[in-house]
Amino acid sequence: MQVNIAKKAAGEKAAAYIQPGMTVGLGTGSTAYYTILRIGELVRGGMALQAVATSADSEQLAREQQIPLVPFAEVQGIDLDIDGADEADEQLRLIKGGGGALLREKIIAAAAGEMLVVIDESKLVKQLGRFPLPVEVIPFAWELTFKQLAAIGAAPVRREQEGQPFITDNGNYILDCHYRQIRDAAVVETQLNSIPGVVENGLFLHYAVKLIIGYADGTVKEI
Ligand code: ABF
Repeated sequence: MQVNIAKKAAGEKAAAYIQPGMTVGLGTGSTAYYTILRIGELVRGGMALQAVATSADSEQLAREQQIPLVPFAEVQGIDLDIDGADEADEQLRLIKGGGGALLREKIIAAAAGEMLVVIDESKLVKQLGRFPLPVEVIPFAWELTFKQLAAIGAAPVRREQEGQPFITDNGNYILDCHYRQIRDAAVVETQLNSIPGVVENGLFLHYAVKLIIGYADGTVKEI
């Protein structure tokens, strides 16, 4: 795999915030990938820590890296969650779920004491919404949920993979909502959460405490 310098810089920088003994949330995606590799180095170098994964993919990568994993149900608390994002603004609000793992990502972000977000410079936006907002819905009567999303102007499109509906780790569908611009994210979040059949949406408005932004020259900026 070709190394992405910006993602690598951000992903590795975040791992520097990990202290021995922490329980760490492992994010999903190509930026969190570099964080997980760096955590693997820390573990093999003797640092004691344990981790919870936000997706089956991250869990597998963590196993390959010999990172001790604990089931979420057995965890007392998560000290630090490090995850990627599809879009972020300067108020640290996020769109996540491009990889389809938004539900577990949000459960872990909500359970974590702190969430660090690792992105490359292309993800930082003035206004959220250019990236289609992923909404996870249960397959039962999904057509009705789809219509209700369309009625609030969400412009949903069911995500497909190789001609079949994309299925999340939780057995659900994703409807990608093409808002183009989300002017009032709090209102959109409330609207989405009031539709039966919506399991979760990709707006993460109150979780991130820091954005770690990587640039193509290998430098990093933190907000
Ligand atoms: C996950 O991976 C997501 O919520 C987001 O969809 C994606 C981040 O993308 P990238 O691969 O660019 O880091 O964190």
